[in-house]
Amino acid sequence: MTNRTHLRTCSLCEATCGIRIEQSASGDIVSIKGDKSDPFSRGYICPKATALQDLHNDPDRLRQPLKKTASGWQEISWGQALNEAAEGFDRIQKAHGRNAVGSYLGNPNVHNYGNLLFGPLMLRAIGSRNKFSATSVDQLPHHMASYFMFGHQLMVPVPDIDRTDFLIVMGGNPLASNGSLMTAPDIKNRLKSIRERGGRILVIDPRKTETADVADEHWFVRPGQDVYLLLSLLYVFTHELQAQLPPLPDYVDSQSLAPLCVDFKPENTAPVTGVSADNVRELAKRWLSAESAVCYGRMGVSVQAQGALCQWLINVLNIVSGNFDRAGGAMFTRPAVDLLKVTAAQGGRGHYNKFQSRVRGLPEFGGELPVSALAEEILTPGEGQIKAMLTVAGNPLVSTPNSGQLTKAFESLDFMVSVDMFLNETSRHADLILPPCSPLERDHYDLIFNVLAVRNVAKYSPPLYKRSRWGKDSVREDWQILLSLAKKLNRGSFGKRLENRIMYGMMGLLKPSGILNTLLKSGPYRMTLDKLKKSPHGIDLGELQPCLPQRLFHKDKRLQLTPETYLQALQSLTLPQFLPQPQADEFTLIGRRHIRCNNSWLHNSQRLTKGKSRCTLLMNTEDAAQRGVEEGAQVKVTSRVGEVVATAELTDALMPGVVSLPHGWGHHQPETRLQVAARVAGVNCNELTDDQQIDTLSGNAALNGVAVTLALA
Ligand SMILES: Nc1nc2c(c(=O)[nH]1)N[C@H]1C(S)=C(S)[C@@H](COP(=O)(O)OP(=O)(O)OC[C@H]3O[C@@H](n4cnc5c(=O)[nH]c(N)nc54)[C@H](O)[C@@H]3O)O[C@H]1N2
Ligand SMILES: Nc1nc2c(c(=O)[nH]1)N[C@H]1C(S)=C(S)[C@@H](COP(=O)(O)OP(=O)(O)OC[C@H]3O[C@@H](n4cnc5c(=O)[nH]c(N)nc54)[C@H](O)[C@@H]3O)O[C@H]1N2
Ligand code: SF4
Ligand SMILES: [Mo]
Repeated sequence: MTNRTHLRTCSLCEATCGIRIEQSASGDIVSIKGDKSDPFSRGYICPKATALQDLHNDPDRLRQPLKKTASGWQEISWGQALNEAAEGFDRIQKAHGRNAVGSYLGNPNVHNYGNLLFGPLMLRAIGSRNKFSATSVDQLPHHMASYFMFGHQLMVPVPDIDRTDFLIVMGGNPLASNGSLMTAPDIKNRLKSIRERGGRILVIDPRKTETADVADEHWFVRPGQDVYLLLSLLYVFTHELQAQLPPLPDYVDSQSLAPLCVDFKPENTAPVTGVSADNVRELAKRWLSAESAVCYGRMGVSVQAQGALCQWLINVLNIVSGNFDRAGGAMFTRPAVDLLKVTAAQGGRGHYNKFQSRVRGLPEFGGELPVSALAEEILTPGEGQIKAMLTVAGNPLVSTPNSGQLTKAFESLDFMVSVDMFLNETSRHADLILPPCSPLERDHYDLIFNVLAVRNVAKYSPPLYKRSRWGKDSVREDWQILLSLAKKLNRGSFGKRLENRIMYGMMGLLKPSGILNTLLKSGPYRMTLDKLKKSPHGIDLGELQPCLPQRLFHKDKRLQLTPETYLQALQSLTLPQFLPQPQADEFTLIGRRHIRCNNSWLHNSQRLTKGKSRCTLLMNTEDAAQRGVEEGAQVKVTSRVGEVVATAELTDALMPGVVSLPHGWGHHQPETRLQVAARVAGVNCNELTDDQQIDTLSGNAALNGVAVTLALA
């Protein structure tokens, strides 16, 4: 008997690498390697790809629904689990109203096209306003800028790194994260190519990161102060280099820009950003003289106090400098499934501040509330209080701010259901855990990441294991779980219920793959699923093409460069000279990622966690010397909301006054079933991040730039 080769896309991060899985005749995985014939990833994979095997075989991964009982967790049948889940939500909503059930969708939902297609059905069936997701600890400022400027929340510009001559990276570390809102597998070689063709890369980050190490230049910036740097660049563009600015494209509507940034002369901003006025001017000049240039701003500049203004300003600078919708600048994709058109037709272009969170009055975006408001919505009594939660593929108790408070909130819930493959920090609070199959047991298509990719590509992956290997009543796909919940929660008038039943029935019969086929056929390439199946390495659909103004989603096909919402926020921005001085013993906490982590949930893979602990407190060497902190010392880190004790790791790569902890750790609760993760536990940095510290415009959490004090433990 010979081995079989299975080709698919790795679904763990946004890079969408092609992998080759070698499988023995008995079905065991022999190896996972990069697929050299994948036209997009060209053989590249990172160490996490092999974790797909660990995940699949992980004895701690749940294979059967779990119910919390007085005598511990009990395995129950799917029928019972789904009935009890629906009955629980129904009971709470009958007693306290629709909004009493809250939901939280985590990051892996966007890596799972079944969830993307069936999740909305389930949320509609619940019918609560209290919807939350990982978006508001991540990329909400990007969606907001896209909605206001281009008319669709998903119309996110992608840096055309394969053709640019000058890449400016702010607050992103693609060498660790493999890129985000920029699907670009094999990022290291893609960046290398920029330099090989004579281009340049500048990284602006409070840490000299792995990405900075392969760039031409790196500048420190003080966490959370990027908005001032961006405004000072706009100042130089519009007050000093205006003669060199190309005319704005004629589809752009804009207020006069020079008055907007008049207070942000580089000399005024340098003291707060740490970037000298000379450097600002030099960057502005280089930017305008480059053949093509693009600024790419990610997590570090969206998950901070001025995230919304930052992402808007980055778009503004890319547009004003003449680097928008052209090769080497910021561009848009033409994906085989035109998710923008499909969602626009269903009212999904986005909306802002149509309603507000009950307690703090934070704005909704696209029908979701900021997750920073979740704890108070559970803990504050009154009409509309959340009494029950549904989490799907999310670990908010580790991933969202002020975990201490959120843990208390979850402890107070009357009922909770988690759709998750692990009994972890979040699902341990659930009454029922409904575990989906492993990624290798389902088919895969990247509905989202093809919209965000640096090339137009399409690839379909069939399941490796067609059927669960753990018996008939075992794991199901997420979409089946979500659809079953929707069916059971179907309520309303007889007519409405019937209409829903027919829709559920049809979608269930089609399955995600049938819906995908329809979407492909109606897409710009009139693709079919069959055609994709015949190209198991994936199909290259070419480089990004200019598409404006036709592609804009504002009815008048105009691009709004200066939406009123942003101008108002700009007016209330504290001028740099009036910013409070940091306290003498205060440090600023930022996050970081490691190539062998994936948010909070791959630490149960032995091969990804072995070796030295990575959950350390990075600290600048000089700062440490001044405070008597030695390498390996135990340091107590305290913020307004919590404290943790972490091991110090000293480095010159961190800006003075800044400390860094990675997120996703802190696996120390005894009730979880994460044997490997518990051994490497680490600390949860979100016990320090503050639910009250948000980007006021978008409501996104400001997880970077948290004021902390340090003491030897
Ligand atoms: N301090 C700090 N905090 C951060 C960040 C930071 O940089 N710093 N980053 C933020 C960002 S960008 C994000 S996206 C969030 C992530 O926040 P979350 O999405 O809440 O957290 P994850 O760690 O991704 O948890 C994913 C959960 O989904 C489960 N899971 C994995 N795959 C599947 C699946 O296919 N189906 C189902 N049903 N479950 C699945 C896992 O077991 C895990 O419980 O964290 C945020 N938190
Ligand atoms: N290996 C791995 N890959 C991942 C993930 C993972 O957990 N592990 N998570 C995935 C997810 S959900 C996401 S959203 C992406 C995120 O992808 P990236 O945005 O690339 O995420 P990070 O690596 O956290 O990079 C953020 C950078 O911002 C810097 N930074 C912090 N504060 C500031 C600031 O105030 N200003 C500036 N200019 N920079 C700042 C940090 O030092 C860090 O280098 O990664 C994805 N890929
Ligand atoms: S970079 Fe790693 S985790 Fe991300 S898709 Fe590629 S192999 Fe998977
Ligand atoms: Mo994320």
